[in-house]
Amino acid sequence: RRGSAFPASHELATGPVKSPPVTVDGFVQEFLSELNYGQGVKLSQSTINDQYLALARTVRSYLMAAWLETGHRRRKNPTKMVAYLSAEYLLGRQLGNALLSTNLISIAEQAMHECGIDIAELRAQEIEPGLGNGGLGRLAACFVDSLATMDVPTIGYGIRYEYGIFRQSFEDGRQVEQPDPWLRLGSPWEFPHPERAVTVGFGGQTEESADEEGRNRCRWTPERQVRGVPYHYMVPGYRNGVVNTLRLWSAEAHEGFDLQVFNSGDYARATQAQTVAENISKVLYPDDSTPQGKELRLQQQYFFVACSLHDFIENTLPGDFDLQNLPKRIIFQLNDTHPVIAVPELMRLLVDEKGFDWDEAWAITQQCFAYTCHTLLPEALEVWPVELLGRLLPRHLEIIYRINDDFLAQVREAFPGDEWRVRRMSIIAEHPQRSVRMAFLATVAAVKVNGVAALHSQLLRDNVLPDFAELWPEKFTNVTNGITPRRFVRLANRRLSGLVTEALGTEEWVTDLDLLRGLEPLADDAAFREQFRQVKAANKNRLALVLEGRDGLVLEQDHLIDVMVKRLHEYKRQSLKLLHVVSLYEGVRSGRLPIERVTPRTVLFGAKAAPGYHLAKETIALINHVAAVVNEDPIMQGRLKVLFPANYNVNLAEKIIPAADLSEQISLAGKEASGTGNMKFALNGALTIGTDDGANVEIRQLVGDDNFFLFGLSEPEVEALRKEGYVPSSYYEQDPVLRATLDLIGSGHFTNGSRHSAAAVVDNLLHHDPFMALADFQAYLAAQDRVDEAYADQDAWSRMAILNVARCGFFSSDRSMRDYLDKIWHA
Ligand code: NBG
Repeated sequence: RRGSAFPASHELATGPVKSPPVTVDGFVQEFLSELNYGQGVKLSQSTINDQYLALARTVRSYLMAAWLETGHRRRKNPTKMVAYLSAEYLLGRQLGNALLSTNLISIAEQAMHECGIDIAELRAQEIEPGLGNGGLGRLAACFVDSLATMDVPTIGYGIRYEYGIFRQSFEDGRQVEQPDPWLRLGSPWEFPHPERAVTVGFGGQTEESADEEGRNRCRWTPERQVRGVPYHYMVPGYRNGVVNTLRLWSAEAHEGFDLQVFNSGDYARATQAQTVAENISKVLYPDDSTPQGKELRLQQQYFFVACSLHDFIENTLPGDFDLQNLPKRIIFQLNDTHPVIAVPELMRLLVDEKGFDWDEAWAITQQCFAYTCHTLLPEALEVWPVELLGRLLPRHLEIIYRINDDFLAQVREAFPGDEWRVRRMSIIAEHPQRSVRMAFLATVAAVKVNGVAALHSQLLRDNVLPDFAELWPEKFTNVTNGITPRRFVRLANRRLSGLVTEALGTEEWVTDLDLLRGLEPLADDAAFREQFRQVKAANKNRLALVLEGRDGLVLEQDHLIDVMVKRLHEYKRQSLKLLHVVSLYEGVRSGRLPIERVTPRTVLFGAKAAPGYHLAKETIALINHVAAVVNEDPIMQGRLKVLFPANYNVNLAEKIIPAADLSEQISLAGKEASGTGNMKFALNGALTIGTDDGANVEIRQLVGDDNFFLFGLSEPEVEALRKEGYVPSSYYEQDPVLRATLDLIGSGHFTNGSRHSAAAVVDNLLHHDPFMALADFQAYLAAQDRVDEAYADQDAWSRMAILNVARCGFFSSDRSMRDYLDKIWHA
């Protein structure tokens, strides 16, 4: 029963009013009530997990009223919504963010104190949902945070992986992966809705038959079906009474298990279908930016977009909705190519199930999607073999062929006689095997195509999709990425936040980051600089405690903290950072560099490598081997340390970034689409040493050349060098420092005399070096010398750091969302 059948007076409970401000005592009572009647334990018998769950549920209940209210308001006054389709959401821990958005941090702290509980211990109990790999997934999490804070009607759709990104540990310095059972102790932040389950088909055949009106209709009879169960997560806006929804899909067997077979004793076969179905949302693919041509991955992609489209059309829109008007009510934002199979799925729904003519359906579909590309690496643009796609989704393949036929006719009309162009632009590639180019399909269907930083969007137009940009120049646009100031400043850096609020006389900057500009004059205020340094020192102290407790590592708090945290990838050039470290060590050993000239420095790495990425894993091992030797060698007098805590994740990022002095953003120019770590560091008062790549370009423009350590080849220079013929060994031959550095690694000095284990990295640099680390080595070392010089004058350094904070308000994801709204969504 729904709606008017119920008495209006009983719409909402009148019990304790679930909106702050509350009293500490009131909060204590609610907490105890959750503990006693929710968990079924008395305080004295409760475990930390009981306490964590009770606290989470107490805080959650304050968001519940806002969630109900937001849903109600949106249904009453339906407007165009944003559906963010993303295979990844790297959310980070929820409790802190929920406390922040409800303004309950200090009340909860006091309440726990009264109960004799250390709230920090409860926070530490939470396992973060690691449902993403890196920048792309974390970006999605920042975006939904901003959309809630800006009260934009949004649904985030994705996959509820049972196991998130793998847990990394080191054995003899080498990466070992373990599964991430993040749900093992229960998650208080999710709400399953099995009654809203959706059925998704795979495989089978298609056939044509005439409908009642005699028109030819296609019928797809799938071979097997899977149930998608939605789990809802709250996405709270910052203290604005708005809570949006993240709807993540979990796969289940359509028909349980086979009881007859089970009773006959063949348990494995009885549950086989169940296992196959559940595998779809079992685990996140641990690849960062290189797709794996894996059947299961395509299943995951289709599974979640089919569930999401069905959910939106059948459950979110009113029953009598005229789908002709669909574009007025929704824009599906495609986060990279992972959800692009949604395009033929919408066509299938409209044509096969809703009876639209092809042309009508295409006109609708073409207004409902927008596509964001997040890469420049050609190998990262997904393609699916026609054989695979046709076997798994036969009807979708037919639809893609027809979309392609119509599209290529359009190309022929625009460029008569240019068959080369037609071949280049076809959604179907013929070599090395017939396959579907998902980026092309997305571009053909989308209202807009955007890159994620100014340089990236330009390269996307010029190099990745030039034919499309020529055909439809107005389709292409840029939206520079951003990060949420709630999690990455206000929550992660309470001390800096306090200082900023005090200085500006307002906390409005949390939702209006441009206000940070007001800090600029304070860069020249000696007292403020001193306070700023104290904040950094306290953050280093906190990080030291975290690293000691978590990894048994000792952080030298008076060192320059030099940080490179991001996925391990050749193009990001962790190996270049390592060459810098070894060059310092080698310099001291060989007497070239007097030890007093080495700035006391700790180089902090954090990085996971895709499990199948051999070179990346060798690089991790080498970093650990170098760390072991350099950290212990008395010749360095403790002036150079290398720390590599395992299992870098969002939670650790929140501790590392506020403690950093120097941010390493050293990818080869033209390879990093944007980067978002770079923004987080700058906003937390670290200076950047970086190449002219991705969003570094915009950071430098905003903070000014004097407050940024730029080095290295520019993108056009990279291209010119490649054309000319890049010979990495020539740098080795010409630069004695580089030679000594590589020779020391190659000699087996760090690898127990074994030349073998360092060889993978060294040989690759000397003989291939596709990302030109050796070409940038000298410039990088020179830039590090400038860093040392600048750091020697602490006052000047603080000034630069404050200006970084003051001038980076542009990188709020609130601004990114405004750009999407203005340029793309018009929601
Ligand atoms: C990544 C890019 C980053 C970028 C994030 C978010 C993929 C495919 N791309 O440079 O490598 O910051 O996306 O846009 O993960």
